[in-house]
This record gives sequence, structure tokens and C-alpha cells, in this order.
Amino acid sequence: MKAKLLAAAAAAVLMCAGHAAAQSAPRPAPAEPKAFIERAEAELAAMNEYANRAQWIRANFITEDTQWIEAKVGGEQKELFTRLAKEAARFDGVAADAATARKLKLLKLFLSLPAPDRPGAAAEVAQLTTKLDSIYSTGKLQVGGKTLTLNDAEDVLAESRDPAQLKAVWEGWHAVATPMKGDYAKLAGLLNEGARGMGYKDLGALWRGGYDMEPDAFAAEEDRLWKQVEPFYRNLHCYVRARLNAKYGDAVQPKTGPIRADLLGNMWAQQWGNIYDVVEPKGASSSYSLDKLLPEKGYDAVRMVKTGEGFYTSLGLAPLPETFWERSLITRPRDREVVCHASAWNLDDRNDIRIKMCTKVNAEDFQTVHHELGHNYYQRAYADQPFLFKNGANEGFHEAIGDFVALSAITPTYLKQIGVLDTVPGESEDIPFLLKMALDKIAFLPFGLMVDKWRWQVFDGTVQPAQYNDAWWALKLKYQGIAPPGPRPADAFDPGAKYHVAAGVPYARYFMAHIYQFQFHRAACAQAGWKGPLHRCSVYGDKAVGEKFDRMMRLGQSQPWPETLKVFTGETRSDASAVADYFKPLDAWLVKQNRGQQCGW
Ligand code: X8Z
Ligand code: ZN
Repeated sequence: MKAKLLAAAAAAVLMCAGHAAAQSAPRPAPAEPKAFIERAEAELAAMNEYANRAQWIRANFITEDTQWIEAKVGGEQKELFTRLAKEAARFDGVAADAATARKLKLLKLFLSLPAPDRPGAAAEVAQLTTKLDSIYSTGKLQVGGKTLTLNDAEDVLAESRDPAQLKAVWEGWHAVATPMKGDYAKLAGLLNEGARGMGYKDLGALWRGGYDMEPDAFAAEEDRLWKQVEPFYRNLHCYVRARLNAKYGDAVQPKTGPIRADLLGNMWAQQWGNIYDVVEPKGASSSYSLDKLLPEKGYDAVRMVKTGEGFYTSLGLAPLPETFWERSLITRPRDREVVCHASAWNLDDRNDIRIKMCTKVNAEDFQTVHHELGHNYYQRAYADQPFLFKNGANEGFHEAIGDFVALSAITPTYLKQIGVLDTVPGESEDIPFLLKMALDKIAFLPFGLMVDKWRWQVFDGTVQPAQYNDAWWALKLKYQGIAPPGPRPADAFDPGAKYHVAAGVPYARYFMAHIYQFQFHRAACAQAGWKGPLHRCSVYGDKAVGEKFDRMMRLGQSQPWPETLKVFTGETRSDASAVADYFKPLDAWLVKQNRGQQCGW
């Protein structure tokens, strides 16, 4: 599971289970932990490659049989982890060298979906996980006599400006998740039991434990960062709501209260860049649309990926291996079911890196391509680390690498360098550009936060199955100021309509990545000697920046992330001031636009 989407199931834990065993078994000699961990790493690496291959096949070819095989291997992998984690508990409190001590901790943190330690439980967890992911990935909806895939439905959400059609497609996709609810509740119970077996109070605590701090300290850290950016989000929300009201009228989008979820250009209202045309500043419009330019300049999916590779090689990193091109899935196949949600893989934890995505030729996927390649370049950079250090400094770092690169790759300066744009717009286009970026990056923050706040409540028992949907919408309202387009059916399970909930992938990582990427960008631009506004900075071709960046990536998870952050940025804390620096001119502009409006919801 480790390599998957970086990684569908990598994760977090610290464990105190096994104290009884540690008391009754003879105290191991000090040299033992190192020998144990080396044996464990060898076993884990072999199992990991086996599991990766089964997962790759199922994700590229969803059938009854590939699900069966993936679930079988997944169960075996979970059993191995449970056994090793129990054995590792024998070394609690035993002196070990620093690397071994860290590995012992990471071993317990490795599996994000742990199974209870009793016969049949690992297989059941694996079956439910595979099943939910497969329901999501093969989901279809019927609208206006047509059968739509999620890809088709996303296109409607992005392009249609007909509220009735938007509502129908939005509701149609969310209905796909209704049958997941019972399995999800069952799975949550099993995973919690697995997490408790690892010494955590529940699975949410286990997930929060993967950030080199106590689980509760991580939750507080996220809240601290959110407080830094929340005023900005509220300004954006206020401006966008007013423009939606102007376009659709009071009956569709009232002037006050939450924004209707299906009007924001995205199925989950998580990135709003697709409605830039609706909210474009009056009198200061953008002179180009990357959505239009890419097809006009002859881009296809493969060329987008080659272009992404070109950015990484310009930093001095090695080209992708030939096998990447032979084995990746870059466009949606027409003859079979696949998991279209984009992911990056390293099958053998060495050089067999691949992406799997149903790429569309548009601005959103231009950025996603850079995002996924970031995972691959990170995987390759730490490939020489021992197995348990082959991971991001934390999960947020893994998600931030490619986004950091995309912050340069989306600048007009860079787009002109590669011939996509003919002229670099002047200062008058700074606000339109920043607004476009904020629609994606600032709008994302409360979504990135609320997904796991919901799961933490599910896992700690605050939210029971009967309240799943209401609790989801309560959080969406509280953090995002978003409401569904109409009353939700009593049996709705809207969280399951989001990939990471159905597939069991932790989500706080993306919130953190949306902070880290701006810290990386600010630091890289300073290293490059950039003196202008941050949003105009591109580090394309800067080998010195690339060298330092590679130095950070090569460390993998071998030391606590603050030390690794320091290597590239000189900072040792997560800090949203880089987000504020980047968007400063826009925030001032939004405040001016919102004058006289009653903001908030
Ligand atoms: O899932 C992803 C990546 C794969 S790790 C495409 N992202 C999140 C999402 O789609 O919800 C990237 C941004 C947030
Ligand atoms: Zn990712």
C-alpha cells in the first residue's frame, strides 16, 4: 500500500500495546532491536512490492477477480504488520541507536488502515477497503437519459452554468455513495479496533500521530494554521458569493448565508478555479485562459506529462526512466474500469515509478501532472534510504513537493518560456491571476481541514452512523460556508462521494501541503534572488535551488520533519505567513470589493 497515491494507506501510529509481552518475555539484549528492525524491513519490502503489484493491477483493471486478489494480498500485508508491530513492542524502553529507535516508531506508524489482531479481521478490513474504492471508481449516474462517469460529471460541474443541470449532476454523483454507508460504519469499527491494538485511542489519533508530535498537538497545530488564513478565506467567500448572486439571482444563490455547493465548479466545492469566468474582476480581466491555450498549442495528455518532467529536469533532477512511459496510465481507457483518481506509484521502491491518471487537457490537470510527478521525484530521491525511511518527511511534505513545482509552472513567465503563452501580461493582470490562484488554493483550505475533522469525529465516536451526513454538512457549513443544493435524502452518505473517504486515504496531509508549498516557494524564490512579488516567481532552470531541494527530498523520513524543513527553507515550523505573503495584494483588493457587503454566513 505504501506507494499508492502516496499513499492510499501509508500512515501513522505510535503504540503502547504489547507492554504485557514486554514484561513477561526476557529483556532483549541491546543489540537486538537493530537486528530485528533489519529483518522486519526485509520482510516488509518484499511484501510491499507484492501488494503494490496487486494494487496496481486492480486499480488498472477493476474486476471481481482483481478485487479478490488485492484484498487477499492486503489481508496478508496487514497480518504481517500486526505481527511485526507486536514483536517491535518487545523493544519498548530498550536502548537502541537513534536510527533504529526512529524506525521502531515508524514501523508502528506505517499502516494507516490497521486490522484487529484476530483471525479473519485483516481479510475483512482489506475486502471492505477494496470494495468501497471500487464502488467509487466504477460509479455511474444517469442524467437526462445519459450515463455519466465521474469524469463526465466533473466536466458538467466545471462548465455548465445551468443551476438545474448542476443540481441534477451533483445529486446524481452523491447518490453513488449511498450504498457505502453500512460498509463504511463496519470498517470504521474494525479500524478503530486495529488502532486500539496499536495503543491508540482510535484511528483518528493514529492518523494524527504521523507528524512527529502528539496526536492532539497536531490537531491544535492545524487549528493554529487555519486561524492564520481564515480571515482571508472569509473575504474570498464573501466576494464569490456576491458574484454568484449577481449571476444567478436570489432564488439560486442568496446574498447572505452559505454558498450552494454545486455552483463552485467542482463536485466537492474544494477548488473553485473553474468558475473564474463567473467571478472575474470587472474591468481587470485576464488576457488568457490556460484551459483554452493548452489544446490550442497542440497539447495532449502525454505532452503535458513530458512538460512536467521538463520542469523537474530543469532543476537538475534526472529524466524519468523509460519504464515510466511504458507502464504509466495517462489517459482513461475506454474498454475497462480503472481508478481514475490520480495517483503516483513506486512499485519496487527503487526506480519503477509510474503515474496513473485520466488526464484531461486543461489547467487543472496541468497542475495535477506536476503534483503527481512530485510524488515520483520524491520517491526516487529517497530510494537509497532504508525501507522504513522511504517516505515523505511527513505526509504533507509528500503532497507539497509537486504543488511547489506547479507554483512556478503556472506563472506566465514560465508559460511563455515553454511557448504556451505569447506575451507575459503586465501588472494589471496581477489581481486576475491571484484571484484564479486563490480560487484553488485558498478555497481549498477549509475543505482540506474539514474532511478529517469529520473522520476524527466518526472514529472517536462523537458521530454515530445515524448522524454521518448531518455531521458532514455541519462541518462543511462551519468551515467552508457551503450548503447542499437541496435537502439531502435520509439515507444519503455524502462523505463517501469523496474519493479519500471511500478509499480510506487520510486528508489532513493536503491541508498541510497547502501551507508547506508556499513555504517552499518563498524559500526557493529567496534562494534564487527573486525580488519581485512571490506570485510572479518561477525557479525554472535554477540548478542551485534544485540541488538544495533534492537534498531535502533525499532525506525521506529519516529525521523529524522540522529538521528536514530546515534543510530547504531554514524554518522549523509550519507557517501560513508564506500564504499571506503570496496573496497579500489580493486580500487588500477583496476587502475593497466587499465594502458594504454583509460577509460571513
Ligand atoms: O488526491 C489528490 C491528488 C492525489 S494525491 C490528485 N489531491 C487532493 C484531492 O484531489 O482531493 C490533490 C489535491 C487534493
Ligand atoms: Zn498527491
